[in-house]
Amino acid sequence: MIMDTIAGKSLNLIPITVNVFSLRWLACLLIVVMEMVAATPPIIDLVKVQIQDRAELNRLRQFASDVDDHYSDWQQGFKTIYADDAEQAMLKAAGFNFQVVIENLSDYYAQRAARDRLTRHAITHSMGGFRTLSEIEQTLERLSKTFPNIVAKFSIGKSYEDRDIWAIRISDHPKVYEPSEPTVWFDALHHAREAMSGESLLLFAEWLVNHYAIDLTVTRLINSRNILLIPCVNPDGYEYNRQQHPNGGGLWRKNRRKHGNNRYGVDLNRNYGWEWQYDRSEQNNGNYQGKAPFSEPETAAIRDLLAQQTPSMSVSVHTHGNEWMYPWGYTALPTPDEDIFRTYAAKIVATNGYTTDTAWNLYGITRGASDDYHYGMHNSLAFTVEIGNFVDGFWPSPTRIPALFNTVQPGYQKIAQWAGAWASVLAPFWTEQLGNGDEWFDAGEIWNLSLLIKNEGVLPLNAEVSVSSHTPDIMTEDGPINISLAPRQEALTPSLQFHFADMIDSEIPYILDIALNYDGFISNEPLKMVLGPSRILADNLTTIAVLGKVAQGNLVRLFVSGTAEVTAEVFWSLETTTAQYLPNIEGAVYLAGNIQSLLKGMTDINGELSGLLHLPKSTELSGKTVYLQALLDYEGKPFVSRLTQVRFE
Ligand code: 0X9
Ligand code: ZN
Repeated sequence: MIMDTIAGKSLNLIPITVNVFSLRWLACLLIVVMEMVAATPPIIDLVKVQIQDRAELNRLRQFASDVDDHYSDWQQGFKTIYADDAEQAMLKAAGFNFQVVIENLSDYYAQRAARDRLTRHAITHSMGGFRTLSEIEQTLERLSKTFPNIVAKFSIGKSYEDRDIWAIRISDHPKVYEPSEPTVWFDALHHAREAMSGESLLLFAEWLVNHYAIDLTVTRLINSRNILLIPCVNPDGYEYNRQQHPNGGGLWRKNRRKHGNNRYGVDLNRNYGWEWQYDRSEQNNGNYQGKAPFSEPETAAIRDLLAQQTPSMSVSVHTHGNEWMYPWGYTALPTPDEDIFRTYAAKIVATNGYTTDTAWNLYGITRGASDDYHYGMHNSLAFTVEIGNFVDGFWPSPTRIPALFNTVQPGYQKIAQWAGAWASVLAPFWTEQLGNGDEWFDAGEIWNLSLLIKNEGVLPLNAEVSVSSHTPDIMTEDGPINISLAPRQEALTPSLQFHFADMIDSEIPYILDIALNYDGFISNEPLKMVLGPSRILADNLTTIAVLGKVAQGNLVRLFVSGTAEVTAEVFWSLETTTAQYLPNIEGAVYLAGNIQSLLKGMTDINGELSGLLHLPKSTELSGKTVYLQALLDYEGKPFVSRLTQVRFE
């Protein structure tokens, strides 16, 4: 069909004069033939070309249209390119030494995917394990239908071929942009062949919504941020790859702008209007920047959305290279925010081992990339991520999808946290007010507690902090206290005074509950302390605490602290007069009332285990006392903790 229309158009151009073999006629015939050839995709190999120096690299760029831009590899004496036979012939004629490393790279990817999709642990969507464009759209649609209270889908504009560029907003009022809440931006698939980039955002979206109202951090994030995800910036290129290679492996990079002369596409990550310049790149080059900044509808749509819903932080996802980079890409000069970028990026690469640096240092010059525009124009702290290694390539094995997602998930989450105010408790500082003067907490003493709190985020933090105890043996009447911290500032809070009862047990861990109230949401963290001289948690000492306000319908965290790496199960019962036996536990009377299991698992190497609980909505619970007790399997012997009492409000 494509051939028919092309042939039809060209035939119209045939001059009607009798002068049949005119040059014009020949030229037209040539175009028809060329376009017929173009209808079947060229077979592209992965080729390594020997490179001596920068001059030779520059010369290579004149012959090779698709040079893998990873900056460092040429210094090891070679450069990776993606080239068909015709281009390889030209390289040979030009005197380059090269080696075909993978023949027919698209087929190689598709076959690897087909083979690996059958194995366990593979996420298996239809295009070599990845979602097609229509499957991406279906996923966004499903998320917005299943979670209408926190997900809304909308189109940010149309592509060159008139496809919608879909976005979702994950937030507490997702249908509207809430300017009072910071925006964090994620986009992917500027480059059509970088399949894992879009997939990582869909997995992130799924992870977020599945943890809403279950995980306190995620709940805070969704309630207090506009989380914007655009998983496919380049729908035309992505769909083109599917049409050419339905089982994955397509190698098309740019959008599908038609230049004529069988030339297509603009590199969307060279088309942004920050320090954009003509660099004489050809229309058929993989990095062609377009004829003007924002000449492409895709980048123009992003520009317009960015101006309306400006993020404080953003991530543009690509593959591959295991890199987490930041501006500038257009100049070797550092940005004025180099320290901030580097500090944030260092925290992320500590979780995944990626390389971090400026885009310039990793790739050499790239003008018109999205991160330079986000940062240059809007001051957003913008990162570009390259997921996966060289073996993963553009279409990683489906068995690698979960692991690759795990390399970026912590970073995405941290960026979402840092995009607004974000409080974290770095350390507690205790000072004795009244006591025997030794360094231990003892029964009957009074101590002051001050918390070192850091605002990790890019916006000012105004929080109310309170610390409560679930045992009457440790009491405070102080708080809540208010703290204000500038972005990235840390400070000690004013102190809170704690009284330890005269009869309080020593050498067992106690858990205090730090509540952080800001952005209209309260989250809780445990603060562990031990009375008495031991300071080291003895193996058989276990404490359970409920963090958060124990009231019906609330989300609280149950926390066990004590013995390392033992299986632990926490039971609870309501106040009652009749004693009962715990099921499956021989002979021992444990709790009174209706015993139920709350939390099961293995404590970690710090002896900790925690889980989130939804307290039931039942008025019967108000004013009642709940008893909690942990049962531990300690080297085969059952061990029971002391009872912890918690009162329902
Ligand atoms: O060339 C690109 O656009 C990115 N690499 S990729 O292999 N995914 O094509 C790197 C861009 C580096 N420049 C900036 N981030 N500014
Ligand atoms: Zn890319």
